Amino acid sequence: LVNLTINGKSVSVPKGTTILEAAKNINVKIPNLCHLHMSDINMVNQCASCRVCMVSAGRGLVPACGTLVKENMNVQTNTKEALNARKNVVELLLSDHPQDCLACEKNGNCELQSIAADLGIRKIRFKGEQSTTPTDNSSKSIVKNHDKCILCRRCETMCNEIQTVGVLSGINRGFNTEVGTFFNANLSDTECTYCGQCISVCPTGALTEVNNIPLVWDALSQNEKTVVVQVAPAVRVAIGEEFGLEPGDISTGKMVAALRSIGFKHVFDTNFAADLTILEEASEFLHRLKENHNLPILTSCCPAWINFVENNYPQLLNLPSSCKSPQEMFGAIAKNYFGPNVMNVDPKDMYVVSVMPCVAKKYECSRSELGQGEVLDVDVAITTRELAKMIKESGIDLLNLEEECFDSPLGESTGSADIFGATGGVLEAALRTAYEWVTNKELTDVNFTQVRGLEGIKEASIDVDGTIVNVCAVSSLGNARKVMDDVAKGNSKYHIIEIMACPGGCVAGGGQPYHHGDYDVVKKRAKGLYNIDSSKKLRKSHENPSIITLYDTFLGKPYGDSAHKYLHTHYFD
Ligand code: HC0
Ligand code: SF4
Repeated sequence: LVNLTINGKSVSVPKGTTILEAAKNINVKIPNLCHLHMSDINMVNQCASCRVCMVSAGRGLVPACGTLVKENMNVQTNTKEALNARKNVVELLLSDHPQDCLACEKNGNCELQSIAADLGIRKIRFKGEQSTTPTDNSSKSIVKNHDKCILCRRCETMCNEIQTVGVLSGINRGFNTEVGTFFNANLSDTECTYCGQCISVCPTGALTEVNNIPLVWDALSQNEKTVVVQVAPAVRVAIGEEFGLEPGDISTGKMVAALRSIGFKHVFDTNFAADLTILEEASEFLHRLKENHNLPILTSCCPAWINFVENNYPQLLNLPSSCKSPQEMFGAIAKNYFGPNVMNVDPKDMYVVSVMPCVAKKYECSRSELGQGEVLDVDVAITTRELAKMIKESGIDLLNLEEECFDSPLGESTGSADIFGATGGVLEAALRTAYEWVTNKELTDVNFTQVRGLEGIKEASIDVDGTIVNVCAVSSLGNARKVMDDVAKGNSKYHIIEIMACPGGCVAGGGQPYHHGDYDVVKKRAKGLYNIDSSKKLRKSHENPSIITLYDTFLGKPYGDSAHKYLHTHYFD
């Protein structure tokens, strides 16, 4: 151990610890900006580029995040020199930063803004040159605005080390340095998966989602359109954070009331389609298992993962399930069943809005194969954050709304659907149904706890009436790459693999309220989903009465002809 003092307090920490970490151990907070350590997902961004964490140690000032502790070191975090250095550094960061905070997408959530506020900066003395790099609006999902980049490199670490996509890296030199793409291509011309994890860690407004709020208001104002909305599982345990609730608090009823008050004609649940996905996916799995063909089956509901597999494993596109994602299945059923058969509305006069924890869902709903001819299944996707903005914009007092229920019939769901939003949840839901279908016995304990939790690769062997089924749940694209490399080499023992691009699953999606690097937030959201599941009477997708009716009256058999027409898709290399 190394012994030192920080602000006069003694602390002993292992060799190799930084001053910043040692200070954290004794609850001394040192302001910092570029540094980001998320131990739950093994991400450390330690480039020491911003110099906000300057402290006095020994003979001078050092950056706390990049300086290792030494025996007998005397660290003072709040000397006049350290405070001045910090202020100077932030003023320099602001000198070439567009000072349009009031109109910034990140207003209220920006870490640069809050550090400037904490340091009491009232005047920016330096006027620096401004960047002229144009904003990249090329994709359906992500806006990259270099003007607001402070070169902290968090996005780069996320994209390269955690996701192993490798789209972002430092290019050019000096003032012209930027976090760019290969040949500075537009994001839409790269292999970006639109996972949005770079947005989740960006401290400023340099990376944000494409704002689709105006499209939704526009649709709501058109009388000739029947505008319906669906809400993804992970949204209900996170949206409350934007209104002061704790992560994981369940806001389903108030959120439904808010959506009605915003003006949606029907407020439905993506959960309904998650149950539907399980019936299709479990059927497809049992079919493949019987024929011992195209195994392992890979889940296909995460659109960033689908982009990743299409780009990186074109030789394995026979493995992802052909099931559309729940967002898309919902749209297909809303437009082709609910519209014409229940409401007497033509599919082209329906407008389906999705509220998703994800920015890749914006891209997914624009894929031309996900629809019937010209009529796409889903018209537009907004994120959890965007819905919160719409609620605030409308002056709705979310916390004081009376709770309301989803509309019927596309609003009913079982506990299996709720857990889709956490890594391992889709797999667990599929196992509940597949087990009962194969064995014809009741599954008395529906909790497959082996596949729960934040671990990036979780596996289990399940005894299904004498047949051992090896399953695996993966989150983050870096972990997906590890597992898929084995599959590609023929070394995988698994029969089913669930893959979600965001570390932790949709609860940590790129469109969720910012967690600012605190993964306890993500754990609480997941816990909220498991609480909803365990409080429901029906916890297996095949028991959902509205799904049973949907097959009886419209779809016929799971994995049958109509199901293929509306609920299945194909992939592109
Ligand atoms: Fe997910 Fe989904 S669970 S991907 O994580 O499958 O976004 O929440 O909506 O579609 O249901 C996201 C979350 C969904 C879909 C569902 C799946
Ligand atoms: Fe990389 Fe994902 Fe960001 Fe694309 S969205 S640049 S893949 S982190």
